[in-house]
Amino acid sequence: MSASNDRDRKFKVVLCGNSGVGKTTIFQRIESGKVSEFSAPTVGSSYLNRTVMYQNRPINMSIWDTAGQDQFRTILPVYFRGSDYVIIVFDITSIDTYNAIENWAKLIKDTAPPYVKFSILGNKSDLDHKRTVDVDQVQQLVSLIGAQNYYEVSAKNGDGIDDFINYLAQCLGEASQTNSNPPTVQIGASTTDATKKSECGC
Ligand SMILES: Nc1nc2c(ncn2[C@@H]2O[C@H](COP(=O)(O)OP(=O)(O)OP(=O)(O)O)[C@@H](O)[C@H]2O)c(=O)[nH]1
Ligand SMILES: [Mg+2]
Repeated sequence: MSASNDRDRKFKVVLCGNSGVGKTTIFQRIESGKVSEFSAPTVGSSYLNRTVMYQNRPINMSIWDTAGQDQFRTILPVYFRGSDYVIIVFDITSIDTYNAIENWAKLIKDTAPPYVKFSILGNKSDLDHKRTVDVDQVQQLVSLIGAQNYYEVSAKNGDGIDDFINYLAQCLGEASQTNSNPPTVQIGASTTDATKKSECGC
């Protein structure tokens, strides 16, 4: 792939996870830095474009929000199609959403492209006092299911979101230097700097 094609490449990133874990709130936080007080369950999907610089190279991403309710589960493979990275979100205060991660990983492995990478994102870190899932527990699951990493964020107050987006850009940037995932089209909008972190575990 030529350098100019590589710069124009767009990576498809998909958020998935049980209903209520906060996917749409994370999406809003990434999109505008603000979140709504109340959020209705998602029906359908939406996406945003984001470009993050990694090693002086733009990493263009389209980030997709999906519906977590059971009745939409059969549609998910449509969104996984052509994806480069999937983020499995769970709620650190809800063991049920943690227990569902293996099923999400299976769905990704069964229906997403073979080169896809995925990681686990624990949301609602502002509710640490109500935590029902330990970090160690999730780290073990990361190894078990072959996820890239585990991050915790709070979509509500924004903690960890920028770090996670920068990690994602690093992961995609490094992967694109070492393999030949098929390119997709268009270039994104806003730009942040991902050059701070060096080890992504990809
Ligand atoms: N305390 C806290 N609440 C949050 C956080 N993120 C989301 N919420 C709340 O969790 C509820 C569900 O959030 P959504 O973003 O709609 O969840 P979702 O995963 O998009 O749900 P579906 O669209 O049904 O799949 C809402 O009341 C949010 O305000 C967070 O980081 N902390
Ligand atoms: Mg939603």
